[in-house]
Amino acid sequence: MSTKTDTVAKKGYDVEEIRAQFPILKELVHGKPLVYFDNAATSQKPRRVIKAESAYYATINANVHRGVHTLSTKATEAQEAARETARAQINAKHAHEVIFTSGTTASINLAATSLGQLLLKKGDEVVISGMEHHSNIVPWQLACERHSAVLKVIPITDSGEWDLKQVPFSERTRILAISHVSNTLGTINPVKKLIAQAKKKGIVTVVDGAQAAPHLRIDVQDLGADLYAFSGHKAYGPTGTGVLYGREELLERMPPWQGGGEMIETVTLGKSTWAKLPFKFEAGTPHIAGIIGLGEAIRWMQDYDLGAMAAHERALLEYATKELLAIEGLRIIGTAKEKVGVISFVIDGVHHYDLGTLLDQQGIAVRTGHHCTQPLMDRFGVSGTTRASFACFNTIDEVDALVAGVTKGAKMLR
Ligand code: C6P
Repeated sequence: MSTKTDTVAKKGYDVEEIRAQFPILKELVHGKPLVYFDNAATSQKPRRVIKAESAYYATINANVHRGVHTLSTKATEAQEAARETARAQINAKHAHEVIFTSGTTASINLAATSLGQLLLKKGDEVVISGMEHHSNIVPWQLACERHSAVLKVIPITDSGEWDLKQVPFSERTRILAISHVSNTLGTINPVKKLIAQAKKKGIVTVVDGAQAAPHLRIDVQDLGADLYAFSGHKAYGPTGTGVLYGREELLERMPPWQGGGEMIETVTLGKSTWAKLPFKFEAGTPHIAGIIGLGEAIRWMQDYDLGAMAAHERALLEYATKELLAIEGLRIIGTAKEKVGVISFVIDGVHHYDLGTLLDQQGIAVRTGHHCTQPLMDRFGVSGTTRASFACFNTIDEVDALVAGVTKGAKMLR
């Protein structure tokens, strides 16, 4: 049910029409209507995406790029159509710059393994930031260990932004790996600006776009990113899908990270040569149904005005921030000026896990804990937070339910 505030905040944005497309939103949890505020962990899926994935299995299930038979041709065409859709969505120059992976984690592991081999020598440096998800920390730690390189970190300010006065670039910096949007704080980082600085120094740039893809217009050419990673499942697509965009010239130089079928041109028992892009980086049978679903999710998003979706989520963020801050003892972690719809908070005397459990009893799904950003938790001196993350289908009424739930929970638990 839309409220007056919904209508006012999002002129021309029909949240009820959008909600009707998400079957799961009709589910009850503990007998209460589901309020889903865990979109940063994984978003819900519109019916079109669910249908596209099951239609593949029901009508054209076959392996891709392998058979001359009709089903294989249809499956290949559907998968490659999804690649073109993803290309257009991020404004990559070529479809073969889009590599399908199982998600952001796999994309960054590919980048770190391959770039490490290509670029890192003893004493070289990789720069990340202090707000990275573990997926954009651990692969670089592993790469640094393998090549005796050093990991350097951009510090985070009290508001949850990069401290751009303390970017530790040096003559030994080879790689910059940074998130576009923080999953814990919601901060939208000035990636374009930092990429430009890195480029002047000949540093290769890798962007973790896991939390940007569902909310922002991404233009990899405008950003100037060498590599850009995102997951399908956080942007209304299926789990087990992701993309690594790479600039053609760099991808050509990067060695493959996994060996197997489809990534080769020739194999003899002595030596192998590699397939052309993007297949060099896509060993084995891909998640074909998922990739087709990912293409449909992107097309679904393209049918809407992403700017209107972002404005809707921004309205939810502003309203929720104001209402939550009225709760005694509640502190928001992450107060950057530029944010997506993510609110992390702590309440004096209340453990985030207990609050999350109480909210669940009321049908409200939030995430609690460190959100795979332990160094960031250390930076803010907390063990974890309660995090609400919004999507295009959430409403002001749901924010009211969250605020009422948190108010009640805080009273009970203190
Ligand atoms: N963050 C969250 O609740 P995968 O799991 O590979 O799809 O995405 C990993 C990942 C990488 N970078 C960022 C910024 C992320 O937010 C995530 C996933 C989820 O915040 C699950 S931990």
